[in-house]
Amino acid sequence: MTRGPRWAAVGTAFVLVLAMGIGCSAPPGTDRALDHPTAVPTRQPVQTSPASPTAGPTQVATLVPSRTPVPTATPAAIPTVDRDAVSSAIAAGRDQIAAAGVQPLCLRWDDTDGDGEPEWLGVYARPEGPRRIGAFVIDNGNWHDLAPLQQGKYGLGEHAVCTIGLRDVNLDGRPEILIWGHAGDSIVLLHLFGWDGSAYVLIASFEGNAGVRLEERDGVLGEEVVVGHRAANDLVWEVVYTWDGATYGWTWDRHAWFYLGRPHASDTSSPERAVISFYQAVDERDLPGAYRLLTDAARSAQPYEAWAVGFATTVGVEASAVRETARDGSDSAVVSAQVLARDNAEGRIIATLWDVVWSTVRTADGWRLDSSAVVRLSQRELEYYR
Ligand SMILES: [Ca+2]
Ligand SMILES: [Ca+2]
Ligand SMILES: [Ca+2]
Repeated sequence: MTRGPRWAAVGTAFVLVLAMGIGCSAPPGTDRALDHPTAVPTRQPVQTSPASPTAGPTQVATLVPSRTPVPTATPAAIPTVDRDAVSSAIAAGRDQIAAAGVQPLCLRWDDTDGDGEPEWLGVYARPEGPRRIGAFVIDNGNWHDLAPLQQGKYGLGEHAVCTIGLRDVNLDGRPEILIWGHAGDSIVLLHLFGWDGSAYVLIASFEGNAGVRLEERDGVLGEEVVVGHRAANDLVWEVVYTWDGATYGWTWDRHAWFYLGRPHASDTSSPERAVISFYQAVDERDLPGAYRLLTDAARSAQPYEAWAVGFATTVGVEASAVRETARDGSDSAVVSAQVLARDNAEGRIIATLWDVVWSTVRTADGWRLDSSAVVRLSQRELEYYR
């Protein structure tokens, strides 16, 4: 919102400078007028010199029509695709692919190395060996294999499907090639390749049996990679990887539901699961459901209405590193976690990281949360959040 007015102000200033420039560069013989700015009307006689381009605005207006006959408006030829070049590139690519003996599942004609010229990017089902897909780039007749890690169990993927992308994922100014793969029943793979000046190198690879996706998660421009792993019952354990300038590092983990269908059953079969379920409920604004996971003692100490006020501005929470750290007998346990809470503070999204320690108690209905001790670790605004 601030950019609009600011740019508008710059534009106005520019116009003013131009106007002042015209007024100051008065023609010879008008020094007197400059000495007496209030005498500007006396400049009128200068109009007797119609050739002067620095005269008053009325003369500028007269100059403009005189320019119209100049055939500068002749439409310039719009740059068009060089059909011959494209045809020969297609033919050359086709020959190259045929010579390699592969049947592409898909092909993309795009600039994969950032040099402004397009290359062929393709994915194919490898004709021999175990069922695998392969990927390549053909640049000026040169074939580049996009090779996964040798020790990878599934390579780029088992199934003959093609999902590719090309964009600057890590915002380092160079494009990445994204190759998505699938294996087994639900395994998803993502490989990122980039041109390093002499070869296409594997920048990072990810594998999860409950999805791999890109998500703007930390409020800093540049998407993170979120890898999902099946956890017990209906939960997915998600690990968030963030680009640090050189590689993708593990920066966070959290839980999510595996199924979208609702309602979700809160798993309170262990102290850890009760805490996870509590924050899952808060995250989806099921505050009554979260409140029900507190012990009777905790609830009697704070009525629902008073308790819920504490979440009035909460737009989401994520619990990470949920661990049972102590067990007292069989009916009480201590669970620690790091909780990231996002709050809407008058339109700004503020993320606060808390270190939380819960005392939990086993009841006839499962584990319940009794009391907590919290320490605020950090707080910052998420400029890019959705
Ligand atoms: Ca290129
Ligand atoms: Ca990049
Ligand atoms: Ca980000």
